[in-house]
Amino acid sequence: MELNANNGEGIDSWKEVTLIYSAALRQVETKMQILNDEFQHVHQYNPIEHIKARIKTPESIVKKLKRSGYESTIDNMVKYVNDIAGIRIICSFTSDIFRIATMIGEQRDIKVITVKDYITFPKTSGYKSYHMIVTVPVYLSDRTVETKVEIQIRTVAMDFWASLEHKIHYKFEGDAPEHIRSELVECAKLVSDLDARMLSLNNEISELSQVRDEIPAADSK
Ligand code: 0O2
Repeated sequence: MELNANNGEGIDSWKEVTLIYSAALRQVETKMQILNDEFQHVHQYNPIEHIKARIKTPESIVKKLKRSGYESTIDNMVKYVNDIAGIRIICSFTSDIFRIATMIGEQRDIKVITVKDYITFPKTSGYKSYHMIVTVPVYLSDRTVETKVEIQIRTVAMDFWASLEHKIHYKFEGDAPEHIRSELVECAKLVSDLDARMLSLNNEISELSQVRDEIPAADSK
């Protein structure tokens, strides 16, 4: 990979890319854990089931650059690859997705660059997920680097679907047989239905427990 530090951030080697993007990833992960802990403290409920974080492999980055017609340089990586640092937040319910996205948007040092709402507008494949490209400041000894992180937020059920679809996509190099693609679309509908029913069940349980908590206990008189 050609080394060429003209990306405005002074990032000039793969080692430095790894250092800076790993730092950004850790920051976002910690922020999410803090939000989750605070939510548990205030509402006695965890919106986040679990978090997965990864740095994209150099092979994957080169492939992505090639696909978009860019040369494999450090410069182009920093400028054009938005998901070198990627974090996936898995939650229980669809409502949690928007709650988390709002909380992220309200963090003072996080700048939201783009949002792709594949929850409200799923892809024709059936893919559902909420994507945000954000930047966080990484403080180095001599400068601050605003570093891009891709955040994907989805439910457990959506994640299950996306993992299998991703495997199939790679296995058939993006050209899966028609019956498999339509079966995946059917499964995506089942996933949406399951998410909606689980959310409605959870809302009903919450309302019932609220009513129960409001009834004074018989022995308190
Ligand atoms: P990989 O192999 O997972 O890394 P951008 O990253 O914004 O420059 P794009 O594709 O316009 O490029 O962004 P988008 O639509 O937000 O997708 C980003 C990532 O979401 C993809 O990364 C996938 O991981 C995931 N994704 C998007 N569409 C689908 C889909 O239909 N099925 C599944 N399973 N995952 C999807 P990469 O780099 O394209 O792929």
